[in-house]
Amino acid sequence: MTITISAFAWVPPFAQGYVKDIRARWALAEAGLDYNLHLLPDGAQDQPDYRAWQPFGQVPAYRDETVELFESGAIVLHIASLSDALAPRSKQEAAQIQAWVIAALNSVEPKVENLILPAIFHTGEAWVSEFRPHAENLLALRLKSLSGWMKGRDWLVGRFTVADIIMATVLRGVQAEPVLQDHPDLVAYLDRCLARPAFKKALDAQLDTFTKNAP
Ligand SMILES: N[C@@H](CCC(=O)N[C@@H](CS)C(=O)NCC(=O)O)C(=O)O
Repeated sequence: MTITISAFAWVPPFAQGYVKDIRARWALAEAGLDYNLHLLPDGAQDQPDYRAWQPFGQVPAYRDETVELFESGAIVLHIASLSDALAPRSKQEAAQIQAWVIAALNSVEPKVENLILPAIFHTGEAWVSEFRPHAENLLALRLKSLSGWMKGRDWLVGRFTVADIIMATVLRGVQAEPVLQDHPDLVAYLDRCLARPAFKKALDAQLDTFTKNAP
């Protein structure tokens, strides 16, 4: 099967290793599937042919011989369906995996981004430090709930699944923040996810792309 994912040819150092094509790369590495890269140089994300593939001009987008799609959550769910190791083993497991992929993206990621993006994209603006405690409180509530769910669990859904790929890449954004460090169980969960060889393979592959295409 020929699989292609989109990725930026290069991003500034602060984003390297964190661009969301890492989710697709990680799932593909777990599945043992090779892939080609459709690299986007500066400006290519606005080209009509790319917008026809990814309407928001973002990465990642994905295609194989059967389907073309976008959104990292949808992409990893599709990759799971191609893989013996990652495919859901029951309807209930499939439903739980979908629920946790969406929860990570919709209930947790916005609170993580609230906390980290203002400082990155609005450095030095007065409102950033005023907003920060509010953002921390909102994220703390979500992390407390997640920690409650993780009690007695190593993975979100019984065994490692693509839901853990999405949750780990979300939590990784606040890995060094006290709000996450307040939950040793979540720190241990994140460490468990990131210790997987497939994560390292995905990370190395993304960093390699940026090294090869450095301006
Ligand atoms: N909801 C999308 C978000 C993708 C996303 O935010 N991608 C970023 C890179 S990490 C991007 O392409 N940013 C450029 C832009 O938004 O124009 C997904 O999960 O696939």
